[in-house]
Amino acid sequence: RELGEEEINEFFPKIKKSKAHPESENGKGEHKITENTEESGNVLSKFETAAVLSDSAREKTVFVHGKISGQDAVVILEKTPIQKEVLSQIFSESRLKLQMKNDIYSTYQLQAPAHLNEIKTTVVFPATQKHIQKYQRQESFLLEETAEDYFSITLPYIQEQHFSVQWVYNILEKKAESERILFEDTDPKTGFVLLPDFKWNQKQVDDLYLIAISHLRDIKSLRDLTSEHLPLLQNILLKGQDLILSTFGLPRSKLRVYLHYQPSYYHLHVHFTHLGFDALGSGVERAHLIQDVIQNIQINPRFYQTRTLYFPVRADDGLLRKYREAGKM
Ligand code: GTA
Repeated sequence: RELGEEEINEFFPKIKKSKAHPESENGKGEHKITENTEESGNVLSKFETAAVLSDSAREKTVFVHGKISGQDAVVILEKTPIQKEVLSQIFSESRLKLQMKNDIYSTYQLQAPAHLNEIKTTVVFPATQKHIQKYQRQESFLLEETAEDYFSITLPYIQEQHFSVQWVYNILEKKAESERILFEDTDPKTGFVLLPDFKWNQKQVDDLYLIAISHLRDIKSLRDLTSEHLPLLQNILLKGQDLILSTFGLPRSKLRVYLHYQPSYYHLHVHFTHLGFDALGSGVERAHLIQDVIQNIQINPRFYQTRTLYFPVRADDGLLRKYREAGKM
């Protein structure tokens, strides 16, 4: 259900406009970091943990399901990379507790000052059952989707079962995250908005993650793309690369620019990630490089309406059930 304004204010007190300020001129371009200056209150003080949906020691993340005032919520906690710029502060301002010492080897528990010890936190509230499923660790299966399967099984399913794209419209209409927008081309056909993905904390470019969201609202996914959309895709690629070079100092040879199939949100968007960063969802079973997409459409304008596409689905995904019912698995 939609939250009323009062409830939103209770749990998410108004966040003041973020302050964008240029950061270190390190010869790599101006690294623009947006930082919110306002304390948002502890929306999690009322969080009652129900279950850990998944966790990863390697990624240093935990996905937790719980309730806030009786309603479902998902909280994602993620330890963030250590920034090189704060190393000297970590060394000089922390408390060090010896754990063991053996010959030339020793290990310590280092307690860094609070401001150097953040945990990036994402809250989905109120969360739907679909969100809870999405973040639960699950076995995956690769689906083979012919063009016919797309129209007879996948399309009807995604028309009836999909995550809301309200957050996308909020960005396009400047109702949310407007201060985070790095670039906008307002052309209704080829225009888009480029901003940090919410998975990126914008503290270091090593794990840069931006998304470009098209102003056109009728493209659900790769399957809808035809030669008519080439100017849009080329515009996103070229202007996105230019902006990232001038703002973050990363040349296009350091970028992985791709679309997901299937996406979670059926409104055309393009992922821009640092090539050196193993972003979740950048594997070959799900990520389609935009340069390949452009070439495929140039060769065959109806490439994505006619080809068989492969993608992973999770064990509890309703789409997998539909494919099984149709005898396709
Ligand atoms: N700026 O409100 C938003 C917002 N939302 C709701 C989603 N995104 C947003 N960005 C902004 N503001 O990259 C971003 C997502 C994603 C893109 C949608 O939009 O971060 P997609 O449609 O192809 O869907 O892309 P995708 O990639 O499956 O979605 P998502 O959420 O990234 O999930 C993939 C996996 O990443 C999850 O199963 C989970 O394991 C992991 N993950 C998701 N969120 C986080 C997180 N906050 N921290 C760590 N891991 C996460």
